[in-house]
Amino acid sequence: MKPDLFEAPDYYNLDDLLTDEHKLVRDAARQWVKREVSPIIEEYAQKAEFPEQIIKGLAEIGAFGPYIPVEYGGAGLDQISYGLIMQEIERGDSGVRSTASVQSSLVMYPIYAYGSDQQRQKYLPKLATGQYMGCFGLTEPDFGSNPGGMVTNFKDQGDHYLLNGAKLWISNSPFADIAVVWAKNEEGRIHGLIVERGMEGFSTPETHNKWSLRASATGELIFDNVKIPKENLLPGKTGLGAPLGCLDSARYGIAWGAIGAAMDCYDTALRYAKERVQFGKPIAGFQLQQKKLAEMITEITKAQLLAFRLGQLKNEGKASTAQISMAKRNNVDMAIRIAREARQILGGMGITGEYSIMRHMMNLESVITYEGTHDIHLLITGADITGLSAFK
Ligand code: TGC
Ligand code: FAD
Repeated sequence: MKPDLFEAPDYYNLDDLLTDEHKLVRDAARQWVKREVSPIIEEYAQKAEFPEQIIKGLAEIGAFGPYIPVEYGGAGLDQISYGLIMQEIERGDSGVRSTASVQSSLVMYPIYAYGSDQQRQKYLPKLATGQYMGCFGLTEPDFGSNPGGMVTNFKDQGDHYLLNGAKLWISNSPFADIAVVWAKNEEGRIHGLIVERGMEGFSTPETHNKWSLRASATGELIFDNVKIPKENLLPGKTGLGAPLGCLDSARYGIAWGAIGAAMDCYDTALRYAKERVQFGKPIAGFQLQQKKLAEMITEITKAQLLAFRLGQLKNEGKASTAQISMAKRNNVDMAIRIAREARQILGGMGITGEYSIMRHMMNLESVITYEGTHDIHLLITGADITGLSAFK
């Protein structure tokens, strides 16, 4: 793979809106990605393996629980810093960002927001340092876009719960130490449970043959009469709104992360177009290539402004689910389109692992599907603006 020469586009001087802390956090993540992710990621994606050696570094740049308070081991940063960290990590690879998103927003967040103080003390500091890795089990084989239909269930056995069922497409599952699992009780009410590796009847087989997110480990969660101690039930919130609340946080991070993937594709394509000579001049001088590049930087700039404003709303506690949904949908769609166009600018070289573009493009096929598909997010906006739900 080529050396990482990335230079971040900032066409509308967004840096002027960032605080010194934002820039410090962002630049530390950027340097870390250049040093630790870029040199190895192509090899790990090719061999379909998660590079476990980067876990410690992810923790050190604050990628595990950026906005979780310091008293629980988090970095205590604001939402814009969280977004910037996700942007920089996904600039390296969406699969690495997935690991950080899941750990922060889908494992640490529910334990912080819905957990008992004992659960917070027990798990959060270890999750923040990467000593424990976590995963989030919502999707099932027959319930993806419609998680409310889930059949995974638990029964009260007096001194413990008995958990049965299966979850599919779970990021981090093959190596996770704990899983935050959503299951129905005997009354059909959804609760969150913390399941620990080693509990009898709990297994996490890996899902192979992915053409996307190859440097991220994905797997199943199988529960065959797993005895769950009662203190592992998250007491703070029940119902489908509990897992959906976690998705708000993760989707927000993805809205920023996708910008990182798009910036990398644009930067690579711009550099290549200025260097590659055909018909006696750099291809960047041809009008059709300039149109592609001009549209790319325009769309990146619009996505940056959307994410920044959403970050302000998040900081004020005012960002709605529908606003977050729109940013996730728009920014991932923007990134995947840019990846496809950028790939073409590189001609044949664009399909090789010498450059990051094809890997980003393939990764983004997962990102546009998980955390709610593109179409589900259109329907969330549709329901919000019409007051009529297409799901009912
Ligand atoms: P609906 O009737 O709309 O809502 C059910 C209840 O939940 C409440 N609610 C929320 N509460 C808190 N936060 C939110 N964001 C909420 N959204 C909804 C709602 O008020 C209601 O409460 P109540 O008291 O009235 O019961 O539910 P629905 O069944 O119609 O479904 C809505 C739909 C389709 C939008 C939703 O289920 C959905 O978003 N589906 C997509 C599924 C999804 O995104 N799955 C993601 C799995 S995790 C993942 O992909 C991780 S990948 C991570 C990585 O690797 O980076
Ligand atoms: P389906 O729900 O079967 O949808 C198939 C198609 O039908 C889609 O195009 C969808 O948009 C469309 N569709 C569905 N309903 C409607 C409707 N009402 N109107 C119009 N169109 C509709 N889940 C987790 O819980 N934890 C994880 O860590 C996790 N990680 C993942 C990692 C990867 C790599 C992938 C690919 C997925 C992951 N997921 C995870 C699951 C992901 O959230 C689901 O794949 C996603 O929600 C879609 O569900 P599905 O794949 O079952 O598709």
